[in-house]
Amino acid sequence: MAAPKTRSAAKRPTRTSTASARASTASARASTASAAPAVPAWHVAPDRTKAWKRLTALARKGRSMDLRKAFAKDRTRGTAFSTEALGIHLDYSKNLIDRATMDALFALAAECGVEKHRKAMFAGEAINLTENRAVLHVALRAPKGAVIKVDGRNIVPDVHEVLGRMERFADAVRSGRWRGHTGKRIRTVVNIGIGGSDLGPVMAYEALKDFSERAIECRYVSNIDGEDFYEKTRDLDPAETLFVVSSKTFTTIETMTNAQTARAWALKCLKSPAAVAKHFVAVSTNAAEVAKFGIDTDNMFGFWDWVGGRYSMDSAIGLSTMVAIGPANFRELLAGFHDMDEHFRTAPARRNLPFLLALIGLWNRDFLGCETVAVLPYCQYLHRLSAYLQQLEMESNGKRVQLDGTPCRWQTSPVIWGEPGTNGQHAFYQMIHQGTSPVPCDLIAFAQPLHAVGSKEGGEHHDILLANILAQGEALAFGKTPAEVRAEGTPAWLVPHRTFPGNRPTNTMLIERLSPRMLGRIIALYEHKVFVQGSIWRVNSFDQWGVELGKVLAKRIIPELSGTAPSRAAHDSSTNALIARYRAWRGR
Ligand code: G6Q
Repeated sequence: MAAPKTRSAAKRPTRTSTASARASTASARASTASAAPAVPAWHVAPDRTKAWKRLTALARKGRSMDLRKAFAKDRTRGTAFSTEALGIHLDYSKNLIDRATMDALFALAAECGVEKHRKAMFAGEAINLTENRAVLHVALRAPKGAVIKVDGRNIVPDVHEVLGRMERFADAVRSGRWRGHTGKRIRTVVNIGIGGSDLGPVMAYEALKDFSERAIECRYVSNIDGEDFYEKTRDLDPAETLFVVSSKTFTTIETMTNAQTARAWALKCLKSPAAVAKHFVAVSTNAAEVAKFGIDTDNMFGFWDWVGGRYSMDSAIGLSTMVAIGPANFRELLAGFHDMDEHFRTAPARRNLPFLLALIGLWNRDFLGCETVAVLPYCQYLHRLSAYLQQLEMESNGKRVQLDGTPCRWQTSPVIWGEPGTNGQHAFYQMIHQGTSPVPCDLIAFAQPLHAVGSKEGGEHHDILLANILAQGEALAFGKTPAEVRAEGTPAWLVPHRTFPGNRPTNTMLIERLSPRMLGRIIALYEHKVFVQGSIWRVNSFDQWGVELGKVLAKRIIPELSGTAPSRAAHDSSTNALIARYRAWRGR
């Protein structure tokens, strides 16, 4: 196999100042090299390892494992399969695993070179092979004095220069020093962005609402569906509204269309084009397009092509988050990310939270055949966490070819989904308890409430909430046998309906308290979980070619729908008929 890629192959990061932020015209750029990039020799395919074979043999036992018996046999199981770091207590004992399984999973990670891959990422090597890019979201939260070099250049000062500019801007908006065109204070910040330029900021805004400046509201417009823009702006005064146009490329059709609509909406009221400078700022890597849009590049906050969209919520893409929670809290958020980076980089695999989550997930996916994972935070503030993780995991590892382009002979990303508890219990948990497909769950809860609502007599809300998450873990693992159901006097015909099979895998994460720092730790935990899994699956977790085709086809169809081009009936019979129906109903 070819030799590992050397650091010199990594793209140089661009300078951070807005003036020098490099233009990028495509949302995803292929390496221009005509030859396929070399995959490091240590990056072996998982099914070529001894551990994979061992795990395949163990899977038979795993599939028929009885958690009641396992817990009865080993009284220490609960603590033996638990670990704690950075205020996060992870209990993975209610999975269909035993010591032999865990040994084999750790051996798999070792044989697949995960630690070498991790080292390559932290060293700034171009591990995003198909785009020939370094993957350095860890540099976004590196402390000021740290040194992370790409091609011999330390990029940490660049990161802190942008952070400094963001802080001055956020302070000015929060304090009221930044005024709108007519002299009014900014009351609403509207972030316009989509995908990686939206999901992280929305999730963080909702998660950290309790830490936010309530006098300024943040709203998020992402969808090309005009109803999104309409609903988010219908009650706003343009004179008090600031738009943050967030787009790495500044070419994304949804974001640019919404941004043009926003400019027209604002200028209709504010009249003068000079108002744009006071009501629009940009977060992008593309200074040329930002200037073309009419935003002064002094009001642009840059980032770099070594930050993937779905890994960018702690870059300038988090500008709305910083305005909401303030620079000090944003620094705490970054410190939390960095805490987890360090834990991931240095903790032994057996006590390493991202390794553990990744390996358990891989066991469930590849050896027990689970096709989906439910992320169930028992915390209303985290109600957008599952949507955020859906992109992080599915866009990163939803791949069918290996780094060298050959097909994966194993399963990769499961479907990620979920809603906060206890709401989900009254909706879809039925299927998780008694359906035909097992759904491993990540149950997440915080020990300390941010607001201890409710009297002791009536039961404090938080105790009831926590009792529910623990009860669900118990019920899913241990179920209810037919004998137990019968013993309750249930008529025989009803027994099968009231029986719970149990042995449904869960991870429980009991976390000290939600804070900006803790949110950073949680998100970095999942980022690195994705890294470990992608590394073992031998896919590129940092590209997203799968989103390209639909974009190209949509561009071709737009003029056919709008009537600016004749309907050429050039598609398949299904698409042709749908276009014709649309045009007829729109009177075109
Ligand atoms: C994320 C993806 C994708 C991207 C959006 C928005 O990893 O690349 O979700 O973030 O397509 O792209 P722009 O920020 O360039 O508008």
